[in-house]
Amino acid sequence: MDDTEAEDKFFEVHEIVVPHIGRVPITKGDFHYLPSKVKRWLAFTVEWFRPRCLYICDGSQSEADEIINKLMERGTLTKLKKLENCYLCRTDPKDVARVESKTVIASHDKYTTVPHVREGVKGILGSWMSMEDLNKEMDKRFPGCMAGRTMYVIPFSMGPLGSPLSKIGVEVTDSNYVLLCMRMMTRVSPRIWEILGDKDFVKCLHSVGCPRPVTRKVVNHWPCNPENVLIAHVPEERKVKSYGSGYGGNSLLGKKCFALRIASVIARDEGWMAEHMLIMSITTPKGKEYFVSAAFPSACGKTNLAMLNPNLPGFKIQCVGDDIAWMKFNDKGELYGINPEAGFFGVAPGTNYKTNPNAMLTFQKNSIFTNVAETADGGYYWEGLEDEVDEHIGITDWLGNEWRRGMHSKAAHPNSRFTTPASQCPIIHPKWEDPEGVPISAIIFGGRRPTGVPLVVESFNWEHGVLLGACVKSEATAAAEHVGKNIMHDPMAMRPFMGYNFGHYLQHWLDLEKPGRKMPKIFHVNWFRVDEDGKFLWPGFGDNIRVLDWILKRCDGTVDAIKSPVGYLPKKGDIDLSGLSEPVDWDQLFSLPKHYWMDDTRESRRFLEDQVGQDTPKKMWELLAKQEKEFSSMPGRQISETD
Ligand code: O2Y
Ligand code: MN
Repeated sequence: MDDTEAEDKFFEVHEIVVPHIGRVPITKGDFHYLPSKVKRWLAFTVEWFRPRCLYICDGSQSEADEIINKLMERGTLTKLKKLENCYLCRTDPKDVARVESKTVIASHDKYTTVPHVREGVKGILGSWMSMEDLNKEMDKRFPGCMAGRTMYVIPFSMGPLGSPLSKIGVEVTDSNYVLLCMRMMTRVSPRIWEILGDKDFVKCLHSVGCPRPVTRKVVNHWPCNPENVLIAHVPEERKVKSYGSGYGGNSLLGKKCFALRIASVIARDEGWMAEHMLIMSITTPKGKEYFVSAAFPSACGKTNLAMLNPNLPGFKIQCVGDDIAWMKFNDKGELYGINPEAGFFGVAPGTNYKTNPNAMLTFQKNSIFTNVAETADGGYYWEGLEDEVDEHIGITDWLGNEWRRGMHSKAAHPNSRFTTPASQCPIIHPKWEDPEGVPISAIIFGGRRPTGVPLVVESFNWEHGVLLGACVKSEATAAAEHVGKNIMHDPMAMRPFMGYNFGHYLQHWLDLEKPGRKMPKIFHVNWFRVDEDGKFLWPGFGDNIRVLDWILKRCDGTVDAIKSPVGYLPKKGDIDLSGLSEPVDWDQLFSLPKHYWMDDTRESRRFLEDQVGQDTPKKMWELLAKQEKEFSSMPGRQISETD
């Protein structure tokens, strides 16, 4: 130990004294070492939340081991013996997904957060709460919410440590499951304190809302407070306040809350983009590499696309990120993007060695499986693994009951998840942590659209691409509390994740186009079109490389395309269909039924009128009017010939 270290040890602080509370022990870490802004905020939070003690996390493996042992002793985690350092967690069945209906954004002026909706219409692009109401609501929940529990203090970076594109947050939580997942999903390190200095950080407050002595029934050793869930954001103060749920997007506050809702506001203010997008690299057989980002609503197979196993020879895919992209134009006018996350929190059901072998290989070690089923030999099980798990093995479902194939109930919850480090992905890109990010050539939007929408279309230009993004719709998802299969608007795939007025967000996108900037091309894809019998017209998965190949050729300008009212369509033969196991019906895949599109265009206009109203940029109206006019003057019933 040198002199400075000895001095630090001498001053190491093992307790803090908080007004109205007194001494609060620090069971790990050194309070003395924290930046003063953090100290002040923590002292205030401790006074409010009244935890039994403080635990300042360092993100180390020994810390994770200690927490895992504690959670196994308590019964929250079960070791999955078949895998290396993998665990099963069963939550309270009332706490299984993001709760959109209890997610709000607070601001002084309502219309900085939500657009002017038509009178009598319920806005779906964000839910606003006044600052006064938020303070009242939080005052009902937060005081004493951590009584008898440990308050974990998690310093984290979204994006590579020290990258100019990264941002720092500190989450306090009383859930050690959250700590385990945060250290996979973000970069947790004591170096954050040094990098932070006296700069500002995003303040993330989380409590499961179950102070001790516990007065409510705790199910599955998963404390939560589902009746009183509230996930609130205060972008003006760069704060997130989340209460009552320990699950995923509600509690891992670096993800949707920070990296999308708060970051979208920071991005607007600083002139960049925080988007619900994967980033992947595609290397062609000629050895040329491109990076694309892609935005899909939840449950459209974004993780599968990000880790695609290409079905065309000679192509190589590498993954940079599967859910969130932060992108910024550099001094040369090129768009560069980073994945701010460090792990994957993917939907388990449907994932198997056919649909996503790379995800399967990623989570064979050091992973947590939440609400999946367990096999008698200590492995995982979920819907979609029927051909990969011994059919005679005993299975316990996500609720802990004995389960057999053919039973009516599901083995795993439809929103069950794997949490796994991105670094373990066999096709993770060597530059996935490059502080500069990677250059983005194309932006792809998509949705689950059973009818009418072609396999791929290219926007006429950047502005029209913004319209394509604004008109994204998709069948509803199991990731939130919606049920059924209705088609929902999910503009830019950001509907649940918008941090500010969606009309202003569209304007921000339009304003990003500036002279001297190389704007990426924008596309819309639909892997999910079906025929009259409900059968998919496109094989999807590894065959999606065929569409990506066309997109890259368009970026290079090496193929022509056909102008249609909705954008440029591929010419017949320009998408490589060689070696497909079944022929595809090109005409059906690309047809634009006139009446469908007249209705759809009107419906999109109506959506913007209802939901975004006067905040909609004028350009959107112009482009929609043009599209409507072109369809109405179309002679036949549909455009189906693209050769
Ligand atoms: O239910 C949750 O909390 C998870 S939601 C989620 C997780 C990972 C990636 N995307 C999503 C999403 O809903 O878009
Ligand atoms: Mn997502």
